[in-house]
Amino acid sequence: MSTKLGTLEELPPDYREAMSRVGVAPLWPQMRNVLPHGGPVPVTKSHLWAYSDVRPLLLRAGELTPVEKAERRVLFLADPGRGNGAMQATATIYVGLQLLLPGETAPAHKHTPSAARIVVEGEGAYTVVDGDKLPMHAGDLILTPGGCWHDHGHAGTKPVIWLDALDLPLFVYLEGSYAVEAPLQSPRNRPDPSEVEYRAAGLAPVRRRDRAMPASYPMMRFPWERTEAALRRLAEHAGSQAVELDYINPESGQSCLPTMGFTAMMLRPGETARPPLRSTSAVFHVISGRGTTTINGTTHAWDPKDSFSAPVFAAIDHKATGDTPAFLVRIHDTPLQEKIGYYEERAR
Ligand code: 1HN
Repeated sequence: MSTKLGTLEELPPDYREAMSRVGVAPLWPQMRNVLPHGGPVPVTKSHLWAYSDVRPLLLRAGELTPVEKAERRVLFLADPGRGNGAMQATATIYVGLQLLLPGETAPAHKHTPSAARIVVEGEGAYTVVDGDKLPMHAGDLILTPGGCWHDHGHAGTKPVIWLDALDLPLFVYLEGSYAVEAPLQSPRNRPDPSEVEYRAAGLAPVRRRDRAMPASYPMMRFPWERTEAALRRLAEHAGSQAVELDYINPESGQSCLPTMGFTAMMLRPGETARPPLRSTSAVFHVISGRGTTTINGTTHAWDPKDSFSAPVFAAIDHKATGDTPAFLVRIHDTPLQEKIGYYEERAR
């Protein structure tokens, strides 16, 4: 079954030259690289980005580069498995930390990749998404689906930092990544749909025959306050089950974005979690609490606001080590893999 395949060197030089001249190449010397036996060989290397390391560099970017010169003032997390400067944390997931200073605005644009933000620190910033003004409080998850206009502003008094997650690497791979610019939006003078139409889980506005279908992305903001309360309540009744909630579209029940998925996890003090091996890669962001995560034998000790990555099929062991619960958001690409009929889990 596992015959050794021929190499390029075994082929006569004139034949190799003839192939290059007409723009073809033999598959067999490269077959095992693209189809390794038994499981994929990840390129992504797990890494922990300590907030205490990145934050001072980001604040310095605030002094060095005016927002007008940056459009988005971001330091992105570069996967060490892809070399310095790789604009991706895993194969499909881009993550960056963005700084907005009081009084600054970041101009409106829309683009083909989808984005979601997790607010890391500061108060008073907002994002306007397709005319809805979304306040940004610590831990909130805010969506900017592909094709939706978005600009950012900051009416507070201290720097605001948030994490951006985008399916940018996928769109770059598809040769489909581009943006369109526009002037700042004038937001509607009403609270966003998470505070009005989708105020309570399980309730959605009645659909009238004379009204349009619900929007594809009816709710763009998931306030952390409600997420944490839901996790704490679930933890009281989950027995030994992992306490993890999926961020979903409240109208369709599907993932909140087309390719990226987001879950909120809670680890009780001292609790360990050993998820199955998954065919999806992930970036974890610590909302609050302390702990350790061992990924393929390497242990990362994490503090609030840190982020760390896990390659596909990683063996992952989490442990909360503080005396309060730990809350993490897991960013992954399961929705994409399910859409292409691929997602796999393997028992450990
Ligand atoms: C983007 O549009 C934002 O709107 C942040 O805040 C990060 C990274 C790559 C491409 C577009 C934003 C981004 C981005």
